[in-house]
Order: sequence, then C-alpha cells, then structure tokens
Amino acid sequence: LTMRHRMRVALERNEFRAYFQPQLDLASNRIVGTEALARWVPEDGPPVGPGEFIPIAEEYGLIDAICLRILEDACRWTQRWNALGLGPISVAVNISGRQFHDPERLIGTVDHALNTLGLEPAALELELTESTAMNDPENASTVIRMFHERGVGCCIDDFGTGYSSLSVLKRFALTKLKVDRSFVCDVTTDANDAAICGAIIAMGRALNLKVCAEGVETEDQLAFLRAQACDQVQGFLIARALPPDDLEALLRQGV
Ligand code: G
Ligand code: G
Ligand code: MN
Ligand code: NA
Repeated sequence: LTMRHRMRVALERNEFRAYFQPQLDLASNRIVGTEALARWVPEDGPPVGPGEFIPIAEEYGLIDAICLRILEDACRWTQRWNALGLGPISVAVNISGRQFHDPERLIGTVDHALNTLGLEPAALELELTESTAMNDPENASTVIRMFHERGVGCCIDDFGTGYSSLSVLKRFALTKLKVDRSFVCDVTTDANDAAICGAIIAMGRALNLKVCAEGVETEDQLAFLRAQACDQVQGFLIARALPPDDLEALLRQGV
C-alpha cells in the first residue's frame, strides 16, 4: 500500500488522535491548560509522532483533515474536563504553515469545531510558530485578529528561534509567547540562555502576554523560571504528552 492510501485508511479509522501535554501555572501550582499534540495511533503498533507524518500529510493534501481531527479531539476532551469540574482548563492546538495560508478555511474549521462541540472560545488557543508568523506578517495579523474577534487565544510558538520585529509583534492581538525549549535546556548552565529566557519573560510581561516555557525537564530549570516569574511551564518534568484518559486521571488527582 502507498503511504497516501495508508493515511486515508488511518483517517477513516480515526487513528489520528490528540495527546495532551499539561501546562502548569506557577502562581497557583495547577494545570491550567494543555497542548494538543498529534499522534498516529495504529491498531497494532506504537504511536507515531507528528515529525514523521505531518510533512507527508502536507504533501498529500491530508493535513486539513488530520488537523480537523486533532482540533475536534482537543475541543471535545477539553469541553468534557471543564463540564466535569476538572478545570478551568484550556487547550492549545498547533497550526501548520499551510493552514495559516488559507485563513478563511482555517476560521471555518475553528468555527465548526467550536459550534458543534460547545467549547468556550476562551478555552481554545491556536499556536503559530514565530517563523510562520514573521514570514507573512500581514496575513498573520489578519489571522490573529480573526481569532481575537471570536475570543480564541493566539500564541507564538518556538519564540526566540525566528526573527521577530518587536514593532510587528506589538501589533498582533496575541495572548501568549512560548519560549522555545532550546533556551530552556541550558538556563542553569549557560548565562546567555538564562539572559535570553529572562528577557523573553520580561518582554511578555511588558506587552501583557502570558509566557509559557517549554521543554522543562529539571527542578533547577523550574526554580529559575519561578524566580523570573514565568507564568506557565510545560515539559517532561510535569508530564509527557498523554493520552486523554491519562491526562484526565492527572486532573482528578487535583494537580
Ligand atoms: O509531539 P512532538 O513531540 O513530537 O511534536 C513535534 C512537532 O509537531 C511540534 O513542533 C508540534 O508543533 C508539531 N505538531 C504536533 N501536533 C500538531 C498538529 O496537530 N498540527 C500541526 N500542524 N503540527 C503539530
Ligand atoms: O509545538 P512544539 O514544537 O513546541 O511541540 C512540542 C514538542 O516538544 C513535542 O515534540 C514534544 O513532544 C516535545 N517536548 C515536550 N516537552 C519536552 C521536554 O521536556 N523535553 C524535550 N526534549 N522535548 C519536549
Ligand atoms: Mn507547539
Ligand atoms: Na514550541
């Protein structure tokens, strides 16, 4: 079978699912959000990560269908957790470069998911990478405004790895910056990375944006981020991306 055919069959079988990586709020020490991360979960094998299938899905024109599935999963589960009183909890969904370049379609998809699944728009965030946003700032501004008008949040993902003009950044109706894990990795050993991390957190505060640090793996990194008054952390120290039932179990523990 060709890969394209296998992916079509997998879509029909609902083998593309969202896993959820928790985001810990440092002021309250509670899980206040998750990032939905795509997985291909075949009936008879281990889950496959997005690095392996997203590029192929883009090439074969299947990315919209897969991302719609992830968005639906994200909205459905998050709506459930909030309805069960396990929240308030939000969910962040990644937007691919290709989706970003067709804003009408993207907004249609988001509206459809929100309308049919009953999630509060404020509980949804969309993640655009810094390079996607900055390669086409006009389009980014339009897309982000469309989300903003609906009350949907917008994060810049992998912040610090691209080339951001601060004047452009300021014009975007953003809600959050996500510090790329390459800076978080060495905050306790590399003075430059510590300075960059601290500067991004301070800038977020100045622009009235939440800041979430990604890739937090150690207690020392967490202590540094607390000292800098970073808002949220995400990383293996808290948990990996988990299947929805496991994330729900974590929420029930009242973390
Ligand atoms: O989960 P992980 O470990 O392997 O994710 C790898 C990359 O895939 C991340 O950069 C993430 O942004 C991207 N990714 C994960 N899920 C999705 C998705 O649903 N849509 C898109 N476009 N990218 C995703
Ligand atoms: O969208 P983004 O590129 O930010 O996706 C997050 C990616 O980072 C996923 O591939 C996820 O599995 C990975 N990740 C999440 N937490 C950690 C961590 O603590 N350490 C490392 N090395 N990778 C992580
Ligand atoms: Mn992301
Ligand atoms: Na990221």
